[in-house]
Amino acid sequence: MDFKYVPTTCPYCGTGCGFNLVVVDKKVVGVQPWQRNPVNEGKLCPKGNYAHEFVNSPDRLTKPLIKKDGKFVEASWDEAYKLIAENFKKYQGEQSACLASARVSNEENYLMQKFARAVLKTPNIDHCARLCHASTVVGLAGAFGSGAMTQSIADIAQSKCLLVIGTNTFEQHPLIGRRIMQAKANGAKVIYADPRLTPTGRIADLFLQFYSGTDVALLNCFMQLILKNGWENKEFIKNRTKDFEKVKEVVMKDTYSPENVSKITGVPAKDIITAAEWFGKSGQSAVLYSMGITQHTTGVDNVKSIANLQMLTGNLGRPGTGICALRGQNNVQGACDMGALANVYSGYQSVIVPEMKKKMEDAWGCQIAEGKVGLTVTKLINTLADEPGKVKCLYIMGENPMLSDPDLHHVEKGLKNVEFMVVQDIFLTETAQFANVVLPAACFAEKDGTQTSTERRVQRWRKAQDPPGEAKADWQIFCELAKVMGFEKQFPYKSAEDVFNEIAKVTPSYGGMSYARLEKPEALCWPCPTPDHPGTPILHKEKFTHPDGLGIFTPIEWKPPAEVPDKEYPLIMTTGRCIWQWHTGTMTRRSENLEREEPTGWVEINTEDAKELGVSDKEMVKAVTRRGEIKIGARVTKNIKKGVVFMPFHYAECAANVLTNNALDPVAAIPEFKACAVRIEKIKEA
Ligand SMILES: Nc1nc2c(c(=O)[nH]1)N[C@H]1C(S)=C(S)[C@@H](COP(=O)(O)OP(=O)(O)OC[C@H]3O[C@@H](n4cnc5c(=O)[nH]c(N)nc54)[C@H](O)[C@@H]3O)O[C@H]1N2
Ligand SMILES: Nc1nc2c(c(=O)[nH]1)N[C@H]1C(S)=C(S)[C@@H](COP(=O)(O)OP(=O)(O)OC[C@H]3O[C@@H](n4cnc5c(=O)[nH]c(N)nc54)[C@H](O)[C@@H]3O)O[C@H]1N2
Ligand code: SF4
Ligand SMILES: [Mo]
Repeated sequence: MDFKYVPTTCPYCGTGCGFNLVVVDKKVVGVQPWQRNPVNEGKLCPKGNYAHEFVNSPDRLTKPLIKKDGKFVEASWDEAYKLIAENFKKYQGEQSACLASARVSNEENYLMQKFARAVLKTPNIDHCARLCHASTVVGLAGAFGSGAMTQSIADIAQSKCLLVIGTNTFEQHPLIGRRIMQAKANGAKVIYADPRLTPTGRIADLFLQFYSGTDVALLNCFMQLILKNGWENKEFIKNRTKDFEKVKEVVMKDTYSPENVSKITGVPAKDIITAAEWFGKSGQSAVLYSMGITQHTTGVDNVKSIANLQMLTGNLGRPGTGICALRGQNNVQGACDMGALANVYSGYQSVIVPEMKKKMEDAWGCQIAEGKVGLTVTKLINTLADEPGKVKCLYIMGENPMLSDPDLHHVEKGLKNVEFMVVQDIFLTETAQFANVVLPAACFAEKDGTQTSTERRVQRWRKAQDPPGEAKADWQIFCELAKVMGFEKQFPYKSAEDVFNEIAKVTPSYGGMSYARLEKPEALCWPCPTPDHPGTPILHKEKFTHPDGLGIFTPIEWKPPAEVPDKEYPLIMTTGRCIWQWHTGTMTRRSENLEREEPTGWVEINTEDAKELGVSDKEMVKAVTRRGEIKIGARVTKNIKKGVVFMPFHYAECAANVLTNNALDPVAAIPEFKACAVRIEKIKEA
């Protein structure tokens, strides 16, 4: 029997836990702890524990598929490449668009944006970060000059007060949740702000249960109370920031008094006062947040308010402080770093700056797409649906918008308007059904590469088995396709490591990294500009990233969500996740031990609302919004605020995104997944 352990990084969430894949007779059969990994120290959540289960699923794609007369037929790679190349050549520049993937490696995202810009000559390249932390990237970059999480994960344990807002950390980033427990064990106070009492909320010392979409009001009120009591950090404000007076003027308004904000948010004034005191006085307070903050038409406002709070209290750049914007997908940080975004090349080098474009052209040895901002995921879907003919050709790697984007009827309309579409995935997804060609990709266990976690830690994937059938690594597919299209010189790589070496050359924050340096279990956190640089676990220690080194305060007024409840749609609907499932379920629903736990969707309804509706627990109900309707089982619970309902979006059979609103944040273009107006109806018996 041939037996080995292959250390690698978890392919699910942005925590970036390490584990060993157990390989028996050249097949991955299990997961075992990797004690020396400093992120999780051998511990794993259920998804990590069962991360091997989807790998050898009989549903894996094993051969390229070409659609003929409405049906997929198996094809050879040569046939598939030839057909793709012929079609791609028909479309000029902006007529094509690419979606990269937060699920695949840095190397593969780097190659897809290079393929888009250098081969297809299109500026239209983006990925699901747009649906996730686009508001963080814009909001934190505006405040500090850098859009990333400011601290390290381990650091959270040193905090004296944690504001956990809009993140269900115990279910969505369980091994970061562990650090919250450690902080609590060290005596920290934990404040939890969410419309639902989640498992994370249960360990909090104070639970602020508020209406979805009222975060800015709450944060402004905290700031008012901190200023009134003199708990602000005057020295930090004076030496390290600018425009404080503008924020002071707004937050001191009567609108943001505890009494008024209590009316807006539904939180008792005395609890807001307690929270502000704990947070303002601890001297070492950190904020943890995720989608409850970002997925709003006011996503950027929400993020900037958090930045305001942390500058006001001077809680930045020291251990146990900071802003932990918990990045979601395993490599969403990396996909952004690699320039799989409509506005930047790798390392956030702006496409509209001519010197940056020139730098890439010189590095790649060819002319590239016009230096303008391309279409974002959300704008791309709108363009496809509402301006048919503008974008005709679509190349999607490792994304499933036909379940994960808002307003699915609208997405479907858009995808149907595409003339030629390629989907590269490990499974035949809802989105792949619309493709002309489907390419079978290797998954994380079958390839080398790197991914970058929420704490900017760049870690290795190591190949543990061969891909099934004829599936190939995404990076390899790009090299072969580029060759067929006449760009062999630009894509000469023999290994993922070759690609990484090019990334390090053109991306300043990765400049000092190499596979050899990433071998040790702790790997490296960027920025790491030179080969002798130790990496940077904490950002903004002495100064911020803006040219003058100062942080910028931005005054923010509270605005309600784009759609608010009315007579016809009287409840607020918010959406999210559960611990067992991952997004559109392609991987977790093929994992027996995960799927068994939550095999279908549900809608959480407050006990009193359910009583008024005459709905009982487990009863099938109809959920209706202005976009569509679905049938779904009710979960009647006291854990959700009255007036709010919650639905996970994992399940195709009762897809929450049939209902969601695709209203966008005006700057970050993130959709409002976390608040729309809904009506719950009893299903009349036939
Ligand atoms: N098991 C599992 N883990 C995951 C994922 C998964 O699919 N499954 N996905 C990963 C990804 S990509 C991401 S981005 C993260 C997301 O991680 P989280 O953001 O933690 O997850 P969500 O469930 O989307 O939303 C978090 C919380 O926001 C609350 N909320 C709703 N509306 C509001 C609001 O208006 N304000 C505030 N403050 N809170 C609100 C919800 O009740 C919910 O408890 O998780 C990552 N981890
Ligand atoms: N209602 C609602 N909708 C939401 C959200 C919400 O909170 N509420 N959250 C949003 C957020 S934060 C996110 S991040 C998005 C996620 O949206 P998506 O990224 O569309 O969701 P996933 O299911 O993770 O899709 C990833 C795809 O990658 C494939 N894949 C996995 N590994 C590989 C690989 O190595 N190679 C290739 N080629 N493919 C691979 C998987 O099979 C899957 O089809 O959903 C968004 N949608
Ligand atoms: S916390 Fe995230 S990275 Fe760690 S094992 Fe769970 S899913 Fe994987
Ligand atoms: Mo996400």
